[in-house]
Amino acid sequence: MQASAASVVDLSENAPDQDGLHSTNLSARRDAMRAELAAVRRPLDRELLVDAVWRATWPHDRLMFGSSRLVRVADAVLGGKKVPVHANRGLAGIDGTIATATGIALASQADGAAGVTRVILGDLAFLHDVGALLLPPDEVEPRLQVIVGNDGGGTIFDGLEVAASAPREDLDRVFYTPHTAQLEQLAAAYGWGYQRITTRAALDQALTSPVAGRQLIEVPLPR
Ligand SMILES: Cc1ncc(C[n+]2csc(CCOP(=O)(O)OP(=O)(O)O)c2C)c(N)n1
Ligand SMILES: [Mg+2]
Repeated sequence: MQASAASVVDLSENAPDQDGLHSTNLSARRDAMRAELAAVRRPLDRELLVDAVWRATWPHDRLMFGSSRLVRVADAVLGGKKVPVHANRGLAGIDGTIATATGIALASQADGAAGVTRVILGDLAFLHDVGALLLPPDEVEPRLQVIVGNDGGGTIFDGLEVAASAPREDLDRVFYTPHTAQLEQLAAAYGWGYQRITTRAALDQALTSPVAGRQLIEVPLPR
């Protein structure tokens, strides 16, 4: 993580109208509370998503990043923290992301250690390794949260130089590779818990609740 990254964006959740919250004027106080509620309920974006996961991660947890936009956003906006972070790299960077995280979870909990393993990845990286959701019935259940930022395809490629000149249709077919896979149904098929999360408040709740097994958290993101 970059040393000065914390200064790039201030992601801390300040009440939008702190004075209003303490006002003796009833309607001013009500407006301030409304504004606060709206802030808590505002739709998630990539920065809020990586920030929430980063904040929820403690030194006894493990965090794995998939190869996609989210790891780059994390690199740009998050500050340093003493937590174990893993990532696969290279040309085949999206290979085996869930499988790797499963191995990390199982190894780390083998001696009875506490903590959760989380993996935060894009929808294509998730679908590419969907076979890793399968857990044979007699295997140990990993404490694992798989958090998928679902923007309907590979949006990292929208940043390529060719995206500025190639016809949109061609770019979509070859790079974005859209899909309409239903993650909820995949979770059900493989016996995973599932939550579709659209607000910061709901995300914080999911990230701070006890994790007993395998959970899939889908966060819809705009392209
Ligand atoms: C095995 C393999 N095939 C292809 C790639 C090229 N690649 C890099 S990221 C990516 C997927 C990006 O889509 P997604 O996971 O949805 O993340 P997003 O960019 O949308 O956040 C692909 C196919 C790769 N890294 N590894
Ligand atoms: Mg994607």
